[in-house]
Amino acid sequence: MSLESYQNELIEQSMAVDALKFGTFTLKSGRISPYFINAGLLNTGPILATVSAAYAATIVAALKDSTAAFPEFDVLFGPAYKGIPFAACTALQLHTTHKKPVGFAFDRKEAKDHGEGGNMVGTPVEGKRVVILDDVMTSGKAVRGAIDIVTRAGGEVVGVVQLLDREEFGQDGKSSTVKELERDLGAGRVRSILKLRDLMAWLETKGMQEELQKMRAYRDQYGVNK
Ligand code: OMP
Repeated sequence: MSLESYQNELIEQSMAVDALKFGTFTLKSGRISPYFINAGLLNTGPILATVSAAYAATIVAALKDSTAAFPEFDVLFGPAYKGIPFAACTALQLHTTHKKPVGFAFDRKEAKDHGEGGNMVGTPVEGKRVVILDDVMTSGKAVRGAIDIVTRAGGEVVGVVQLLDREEFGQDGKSSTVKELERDLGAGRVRSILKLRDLMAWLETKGMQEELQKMRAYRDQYGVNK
């Protein structure tokens, strides 16, 4: 299995700034993981360029994918806080590199009670086809929160794009988080730049056997695509 150059670049740059780490981490879901991505550390101009180019390439490939449809859309929604710069930079990349004009929007974590009010900022999502762009998906709780926000604001969520799909069980403990979400959104509607299997393929190429062993054990416990 070979990785796309933008995937390799993203992994290497994430390692270089400690945004991707191997060790022992407790996840929000309570699962104990041998690796963690902290997208908040992807915080320089050069890294944002790599990240947004990778999101844009993933979206454009999904739009061209004839095996499972990913629909055209109007707005990229980046959930507060970490999704905001990623959605903004990806909207810019889609315009500059792919000549694809889309709006971008995000939420405030605290509702404003004066001025324009409400908790949505950016391109209004009401009546629009919206793609959620976020960092990491494990059990799907965070992305479901984002879907709720957009739906309550009158937008139609037509897709989800993640930086990393950890390829784990969803909330029902049986199917993958992706399958659970696609049950509601439609097949092919949940995409990611990287998956657990890509990180494992990268570890393999680097000969990082100890980390790989721990990843295998973790995948046996919580993974769905073995
Ligand atoms: P779920 O809500 O279970 O899908 O977990 C996803 C969220 O967990 C992300 O939005 C992050 O806030 C956090 N997270 C990471 O940032 N990186 C990881 O590698 C794993 C998690 C996590 O806690 O599962």
